Amino acid sequence: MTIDVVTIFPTMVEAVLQAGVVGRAIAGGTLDVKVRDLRDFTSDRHRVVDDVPYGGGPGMVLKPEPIFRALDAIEAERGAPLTVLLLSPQGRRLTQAWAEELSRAAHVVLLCGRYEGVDERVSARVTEEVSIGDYVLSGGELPALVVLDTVARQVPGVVGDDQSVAEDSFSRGLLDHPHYTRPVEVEGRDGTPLRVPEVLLSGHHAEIRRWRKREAVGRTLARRPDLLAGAALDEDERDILRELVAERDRGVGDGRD
Ligand code: 4FV
Repeated sequence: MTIDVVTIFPTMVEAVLQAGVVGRAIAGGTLDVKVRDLRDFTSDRHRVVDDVPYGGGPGMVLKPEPIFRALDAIEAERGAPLTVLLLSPQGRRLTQAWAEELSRAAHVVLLCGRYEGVDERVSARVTEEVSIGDYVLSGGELPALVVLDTVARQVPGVVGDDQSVAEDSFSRGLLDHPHYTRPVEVEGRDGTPLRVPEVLLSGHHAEIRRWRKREAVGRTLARRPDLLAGAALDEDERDILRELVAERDRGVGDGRD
């Protein structure tokens, strides 16, 4: 897979791409990522990438021609087909499942808007618009890095232990179970000892697995019940969900019991 990021702030994007598993994967050649400065595809000596909006109104709009030239250059270098993703609040909401799908594309291009957005005629060259959430950012760079990070994690070899990717929350539609590490006990604010749950110290792997499943299903039921309909639960998890729903309906744990 190759990833190209088109932006007017290349150094901002490059800085983030130095870090962590993605940075190591790029340095190690597992991931081929290039950051393209949109200004390199302008034709005037002032390297202008934006202009005033037709019809008036506040702000500026990114011009279409530099973006078209950038896509032509990337296609010439990378080959077709390009999966061109425009980051925008008007886009389809990014999900883990979609990120897994995108990780199977040959060539992904992440187009970062700025100002009020990009000229609408760019959409003729866009495969899909992507939104990371219902809020307005000052640019598409942070969303592009979010997409890049979650897609890159699906590429074999990027995350050292593929197991941890498989167990990523959302990959099966459930929230993650709690995690603990040493020390076994720490002092809370008011001096109360905060201990790691005994089951995790027991060495009983079957019990630990069951406890983690119960925690994951319980959290999902409590915090994101909307996810349960689409979650790929195994037999155990379905049993646990039935138990927890019955307990909830009996008022267990909320003082009604
Ligand atoms: C955004 C989002 C986002 C809108 C105008 C960039 C900004 C500015 N992109 N998910 N939410 N983009 O807010 O993807 O050009």
